[in-house]
Amino acid sequence: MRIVALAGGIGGARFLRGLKEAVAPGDVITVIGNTGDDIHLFGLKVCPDLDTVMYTLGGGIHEEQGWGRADETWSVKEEMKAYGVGPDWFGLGDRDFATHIVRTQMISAGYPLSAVTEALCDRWQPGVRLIPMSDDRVETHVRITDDRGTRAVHFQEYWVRLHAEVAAEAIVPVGADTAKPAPGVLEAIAEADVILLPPSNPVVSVGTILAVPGIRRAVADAAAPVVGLSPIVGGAPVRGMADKVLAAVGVEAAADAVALHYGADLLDGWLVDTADEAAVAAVEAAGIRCRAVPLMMTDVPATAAMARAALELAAEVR
Ligand code: GDP
Ligand code: FO1
Ligand code: CA
Repeated sequence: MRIVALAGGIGGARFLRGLKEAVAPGDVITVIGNTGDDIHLFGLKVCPDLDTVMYTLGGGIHEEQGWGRADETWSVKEEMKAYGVGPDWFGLGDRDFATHIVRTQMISAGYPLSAVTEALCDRWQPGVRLIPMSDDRVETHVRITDDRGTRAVHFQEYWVRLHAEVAAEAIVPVGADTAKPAPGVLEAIAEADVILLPPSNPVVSVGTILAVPGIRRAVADAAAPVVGLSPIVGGAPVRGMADKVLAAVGVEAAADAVALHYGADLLDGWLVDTADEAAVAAVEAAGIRCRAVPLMMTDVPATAAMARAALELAAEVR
């Protein structure tokens, strides 16, 4: 079976770890990763969501934090601080820096991001084929109004430095309108037997991938059933501030509202948590098959059970 997943960072990566446990030997998982979170810092290209997937599936992730490397040290960060060179609000550790140096060096040499990602994965062996959504630069910006007026900030500045405490007025994936899907993306979607939307951020992770021209249409038109899992449980994101970016696109932080936001043209099936059993009827009324199952990724077995439920729902709607 060929499975395609559209993934963000922590939520996507943790789901994929369960999915790997749930599939049969010989099944192939292709992950289309969000690159709208990418940021250039200290002359280096950082791809947080691709790295989170690669490190999580490759065994290098800082487990509690969910991003960055295990056993990290911070000498470079301390030296930058001693020079008074910022930004200091984005934590790049020494081990992680090596990844960004390799990536930037290869990009400077002319390799597309998809080829660079493949090369980095040669080391990490994530057990999935990881493809960035696009080789073209896309950067999500957030419009805010604060004491400095109305302005756009990079998504990472909004999320990490400002902790999404100021209202997001608009989310703009800068560059997405002219970006092309990376080689292999549309082919993987067209040839898939199942397409999964993990419980990733529906706006700045999956939404950004779908904003690359051609990808949303390819998913909606694919022969394969499309099944998503809600990142919203009991009316709130399980982790992070997804409610802030959902508000910016006029969507309530509710399991059914997220399904309707994706739309019945895209989704064939949707899983909500058992806490959101009451949301099932509204999703089904919209023409999307819906089930309530436990959706808390407390450990790998629980996550694998979620993945199995998604694959079962896909088989049902096929
Ligand atoms: P990010 O790029 O690191 O923000 O990660 P993603 O976009 O892939 O996923 C973030 C989303 O994962 C958040 O909106 C969380 O609500 C969701 N999430 C995290 N842990 C869980 C979990 O255990 N269960 C569910 N259903 N969602 C989760
Ligand atoms: N998230 C944070 O909350 N603080 C950080 O300092 C931080 C650094 C960082 C460095 C590399 C990387 O790959 C990810 C990093 N993240 C950090 C996570 C990340 O950027 C965000 O959680 C996601 O992009 C949000 O979707
Ligand atoms: Ca992200």
